[in-house]
Amino acid sequence: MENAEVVAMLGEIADLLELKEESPFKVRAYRRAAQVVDTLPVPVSELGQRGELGGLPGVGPHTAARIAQFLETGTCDELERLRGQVPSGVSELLRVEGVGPKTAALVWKELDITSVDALEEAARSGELIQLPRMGPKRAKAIASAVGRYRARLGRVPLHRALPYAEALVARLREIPGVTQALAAGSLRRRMETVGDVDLLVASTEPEKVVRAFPNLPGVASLLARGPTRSSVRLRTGLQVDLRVIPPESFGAALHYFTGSKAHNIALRTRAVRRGLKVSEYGVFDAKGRRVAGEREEDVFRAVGLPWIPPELREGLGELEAAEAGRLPELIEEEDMRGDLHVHSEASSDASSSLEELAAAARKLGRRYVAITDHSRSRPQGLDEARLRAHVRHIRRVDRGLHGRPHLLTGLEVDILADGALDLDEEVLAELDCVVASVHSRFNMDAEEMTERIVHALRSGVVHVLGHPSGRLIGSRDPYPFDLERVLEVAREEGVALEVNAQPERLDLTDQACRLAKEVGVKLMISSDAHNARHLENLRYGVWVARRGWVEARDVLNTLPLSEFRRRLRRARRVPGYTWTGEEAGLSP
Ligand code: DGT
Ligand code: CA
Ligand code: CA
Ligand code: ZN
Repeated sequence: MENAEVVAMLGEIADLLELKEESPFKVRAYRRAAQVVDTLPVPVSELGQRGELGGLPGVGPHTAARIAQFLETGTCDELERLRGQVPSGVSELLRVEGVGPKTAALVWKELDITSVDALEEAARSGELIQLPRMGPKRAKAIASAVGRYRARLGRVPLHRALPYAEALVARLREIPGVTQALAAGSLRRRMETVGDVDLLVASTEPEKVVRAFPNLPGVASLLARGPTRSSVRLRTGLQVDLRVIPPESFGAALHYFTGSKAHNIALRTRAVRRGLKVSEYGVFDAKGRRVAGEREEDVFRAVGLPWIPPELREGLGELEAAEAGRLPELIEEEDMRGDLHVHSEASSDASSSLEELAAAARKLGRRYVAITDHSRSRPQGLDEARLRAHVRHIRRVDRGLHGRPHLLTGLEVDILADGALDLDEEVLAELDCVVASVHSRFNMDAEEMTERIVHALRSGVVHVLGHPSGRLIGSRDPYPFDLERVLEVAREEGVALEVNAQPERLDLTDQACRLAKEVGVKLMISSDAHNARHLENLRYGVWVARRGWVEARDVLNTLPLSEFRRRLRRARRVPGYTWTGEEAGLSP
């Protein structure tokens, strides 16, 4: 254990105490101890072993005990206690240049800002300057510091990179002599975040492409340039690598630069066993003759395999499955018939009317949409009376739509701290689709949280567990809970798990989807749209599911409406009716 780790631990405790606006005296004590350890000429662990921590100048007995526990276990109770009380998104604010604990505590308390994204939004919208000691200049500085923080952080959520990648690809295709242009790398594999964007172009005139690239819209600076490649940084901070490939090698390069590295290594090893060499230039036999290279599927064929979808290329058994002819027939966006988690303006954090949502859903080809606004525990959430009125409204609008699309009644009901649902079960039982979600008290321990969720799943009126882990990519960790136990109960109760397609949620994750499928729990992929435009986000959920090896038949909202309704009705336990998994077709 390095002294620096102890220093970081003490500093974090001080930060967290300051964020909570606890005694400045305590904060100072931790800062001083951190400074002492930082300037110590010997490893602090040696002092710990000799029981001499208490003898350090300026380190009191409490702090010495924390250091001792940290040296022994890698953490300490006080740190964990504080971490449980401050959202990780708030601590993250401190990593933005110019935002100290005082500012972070202020924006957290006054504006309820708990993520870097929300801070940026508040800086841009002018909300921030309403705070004391916060002028327009300072707000602007914070907004640009957020940009630098993101660039430094490295990874960007997929949805922040994809539109830029797609726009650049479209422009590259317009350059004379370019026959193909595609994005490869983690973006093509649809990972939830990407480190950088890798673009590939097929052309026999690389200099033309390399010269045009830095002048494309959105590019801020040129990082590197060679005869056939170039790297730039976009104004958003995102790095983009470009490679120009001769057409006869394009398929091999596409395969190579799509990765993942683990997949590439596995494929290359397989090729070697067959006396072949795979590189980004092509597949070559023992005599050095090119046997494949122009098309990606030929690369796979050369090593005796069918083409493997990029989302599966993580070195997690895809080669074995391909070899055995057992690749999944992955779900596609076109398979999605319904969207079962959609907020209308009846939710305080959402903005579209039922008519606007219906129109947007129709354009996207959805056949049915469940309107699932928040229940009473959320700010201005629906109580029983307002829910009943809202249901009548949904039915009235639905009648006018003549099935294009069908509007279903529903609710996103809070799972309260004790696992009870936020509204009476008899009321919920009248709705077409009930999404149950955790929105509060994230800091329970895993056992309590698991029980809380299990209790809700046992209610007999829930159809789907909404955003099951509660995580927000890059700003809120998942709450701890026992996923396998939740899956087991979901299976027994015939409850589906949601793949929440909000790009900052993507919850379940890809690997959790794969686990759900393996144990026979059905999924529902839903947009959790808070305005009509968000309905498009369903595709992000489909990609996550694809990365989890999910097929259309694993996802309930690929079913035609009549079958979907039947499935939901059967999954619901009503008095005097015993539900069995077999009946609902949920057994493997
Ligand atoms: P990222 O950018 O961190 O989100 O992840 P990738 O997968 O896009 O990685 P990147 O951009 O470093 O490289 C793109 C692809 O190039 C990667 O997926 C596989 C291939 N590649 C890069 N370096 C190596 C390597 O050392 N060995 C092998 N076999 N492949 C590599
Ligand atoms: Ca990349
Ligand atoms: Ca790269
Ligand atoms: Zn929710």
